Amino acid sequence: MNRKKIFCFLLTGAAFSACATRQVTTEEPGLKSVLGDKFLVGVALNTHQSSGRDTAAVRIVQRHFNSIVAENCMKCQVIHPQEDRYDFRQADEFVKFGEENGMAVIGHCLIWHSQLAPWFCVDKEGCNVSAEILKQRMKDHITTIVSRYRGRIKGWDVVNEAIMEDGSYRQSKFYEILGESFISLAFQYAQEADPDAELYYNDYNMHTPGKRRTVVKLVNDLRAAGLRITAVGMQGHVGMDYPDLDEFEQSLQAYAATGVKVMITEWDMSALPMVNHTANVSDTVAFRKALNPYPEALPDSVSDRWNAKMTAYMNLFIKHADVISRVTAWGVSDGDSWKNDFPVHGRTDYALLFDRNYQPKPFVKELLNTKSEAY
Ligand code: 9MR
Repeated sequence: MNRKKIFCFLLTGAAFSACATRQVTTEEPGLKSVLGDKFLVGVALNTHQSSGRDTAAVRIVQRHFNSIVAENCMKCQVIHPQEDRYDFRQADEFVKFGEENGMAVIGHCLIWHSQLAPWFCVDKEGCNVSAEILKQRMKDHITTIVSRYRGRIKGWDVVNEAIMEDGSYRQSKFYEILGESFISLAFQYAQEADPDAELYYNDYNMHTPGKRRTVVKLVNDLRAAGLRITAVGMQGHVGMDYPDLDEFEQSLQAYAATGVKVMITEWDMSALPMVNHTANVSDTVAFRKALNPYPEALPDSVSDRWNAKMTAYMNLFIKHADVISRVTAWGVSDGDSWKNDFPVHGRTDYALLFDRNYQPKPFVKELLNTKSEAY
């Protein structure tokens, strides 16, 4: 089967059932051999996986993915819990895992309002520190972490989630104290610490026109100021009916038109009723039984819709493979997914590429079978 035929085959996205029962054996190709000529195929690792303890997940990661990102272990709270104390244990293990497996290792994330160590933006009395002090703290934080992994980390999410859907800046402590300049400063410090690392701006709801407008302006402004930004990360925490795929594509094209690459950095799709449209971890909603309709298993009809929509996204990524440099799933298997606890704690969601038994979802099998037929 030639490339064009493979693409058409994927586009139909219909005949899942024919292949749904076929077991994938170790001789069959992984996702990275199906998609690796188009973009990096990544996955977020938790510490059970990067330490090797979750052996079933590790086997999936080794077979299917050629890039990893730290789901939590490089966040400020974990890696820099106190001003004078860094804790690199988990991050070191994560980077080593990637190196030993020959993977592109991605650092997540340097400056983010969330999971920020409590000391970072305030003094001992809890009052905001001055602009000068915050700049110095950001510089120390970024320089220490980025230089430690210089040459070993392919790219960094330098700033995460700084812009709101309406295009305004998030009222974070960083913004309160430094205004928009905290973003360019973060890119400057990261660039100085590792001149060869790729540098990214990463956010959710990147399809929204307001956010799109401001992110495009941000990229242009950074570049006009002589700073390096390699790619824009569209996180891709999506639902079956949200967002509109056309809007998602328009944003993808708008970011690419600035001249940087686009990455799908945190891809997952909830199969549950959507109660809000954010990925901001503090926007939670109380549990109700009606919000957890499939505690045992996903009904076939919902599973079919979920797989068809994931295929539609994958086809979009393949269509724009010339500008997309990485597609990363936010977790290995459904049991690992943050979506089980967000925005409603204690639900059973089905958001990832592999199910709770570590089996590939039908749309993944379809991709793998396409490759088997091609060779
Ligand atoms: O998946 C992550 C979850 O395990 C953490 O509890 C949470 C808070 O640190 O962060 C989740 O990952 C977030 C990512 O770092 C940034 N974009 C939104 C992701 C989902 O909240």
